[in-house]
Amino acid sequence: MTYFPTVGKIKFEGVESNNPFAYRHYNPEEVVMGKTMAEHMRFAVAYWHTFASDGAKGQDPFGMKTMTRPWESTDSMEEARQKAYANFEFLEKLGVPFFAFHDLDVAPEGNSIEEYHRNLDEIVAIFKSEMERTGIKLLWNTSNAFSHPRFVNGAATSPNADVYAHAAAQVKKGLEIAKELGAENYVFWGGREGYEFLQNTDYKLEMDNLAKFYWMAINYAQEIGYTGQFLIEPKPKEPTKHQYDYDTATVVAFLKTYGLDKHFKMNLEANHATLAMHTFDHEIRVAASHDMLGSLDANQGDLLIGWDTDEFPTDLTAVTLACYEIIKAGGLGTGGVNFDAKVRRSSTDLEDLFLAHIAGMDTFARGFKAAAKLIEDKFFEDIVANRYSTFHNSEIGKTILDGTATFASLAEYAKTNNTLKVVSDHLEYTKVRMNEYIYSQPTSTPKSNEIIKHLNEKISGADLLAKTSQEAV
Ligand code: XUL
Ligand code: CO
Repeated sequence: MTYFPTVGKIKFEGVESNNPFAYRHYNPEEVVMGKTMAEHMRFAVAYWHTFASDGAKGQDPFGMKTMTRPWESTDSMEEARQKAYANFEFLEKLGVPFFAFHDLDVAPEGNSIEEYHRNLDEIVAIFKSEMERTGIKLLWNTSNAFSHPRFVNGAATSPNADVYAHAAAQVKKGLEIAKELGAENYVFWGGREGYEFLQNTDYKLEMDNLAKFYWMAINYAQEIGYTGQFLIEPKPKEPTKHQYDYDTATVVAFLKTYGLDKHFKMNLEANHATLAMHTFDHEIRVAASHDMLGSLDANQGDLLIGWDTDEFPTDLTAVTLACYEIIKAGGLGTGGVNFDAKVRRSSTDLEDLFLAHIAGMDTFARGFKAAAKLIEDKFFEDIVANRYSTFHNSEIGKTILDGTATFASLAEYAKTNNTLKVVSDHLEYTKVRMNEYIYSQPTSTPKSNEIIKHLNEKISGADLLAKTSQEAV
């Protein structure tokens, strides 16, 4: 049985090719900065958006689904089996090495925990044999503890202890599956871990319970010998109006407060960053600065829409800057670039699933190579070194960095310092030269960073005090 009869194996054909079912920028074997593109990117397909939910088949609050897939069946277990096989055909044809899923994406819940576990076990066995046959691996699995009505007020932050226990049973099984399938990571996304109305909420109790839940997960993983990386996926809102895992900085503070920080890294999603009024690269930088960059949910939102649109990433500037941060952080480790993205409602053909993933992968490949070139040319590094040079090169700056400065020593210095300079960043110039790396090839020498240095020497460095006194006149 084939689920995608019209599409063959997707190969790299380069920018000269007009074949839509080919990679124009992603060449898995191309070596960039000492590793192949396949090793850098570690692409993954999100099972839910590609095979599972009606929302991923065009259903929205205003309309029915617009797509029908060949694996659909009125028998939910039969559909679960069909999806499992379709997943591996799709990944093999795309040449994507990883997939990711929620427990609820792969098997129906049935009427009891026992029935659910039986259903899951049957599909997990298919996954296992297909993984052995194809060499495809599991980037991460997770538990959907947010869709069922029992989780209306959360799972690990529910006001109801019975619900909390049910969620624990679910994550316990999820960890067993992670171990069975060798999942490289296990993800916690706090779907409804938040609140709607603060005054009927015991915030402190919910935070303490969440931390206890994570500790139980750590202990159980150790007990069964599951050694994958635990990840938390921040998101500020939707479905609850306020989610506890708001953004990376908030999650880091939570983990440190409860002594959990050595056990977790971040699974960062671009659209979640947008909802938190951050950029994707900001979230990656913050996580990396705490040594907590885990994995990426690659997608994009829409700046005009206030919800999670989960579009395939095609914004080359945003992706290049994200890749820049990945490289600076030393790579993704056990993580990967997982397309937590769905085709638009109007992309109704089955083949659009391929075209959308190719678009995302080509955008990342192109962005990664542009970022590598920016790094190779030290484009930003030189700018940063120049910008902070007073800390590294002046005596007073060194005392701040080595911690010997005091308010008294700084005040003494400031009083006698009449050489304070305002140095221009030449920000517009920096960005337009950066664009050359992203959209074409940097053309001219000297390199833009050298030009910026030159500009600084030539036209910048006006004396602030002199300027101010002139303006005052
Ligand atoms: C929801 C979301 C989830 C997580 C996994 O916004 O991103 O799909 O990635 O639960
Ligand atoms: Co996600």
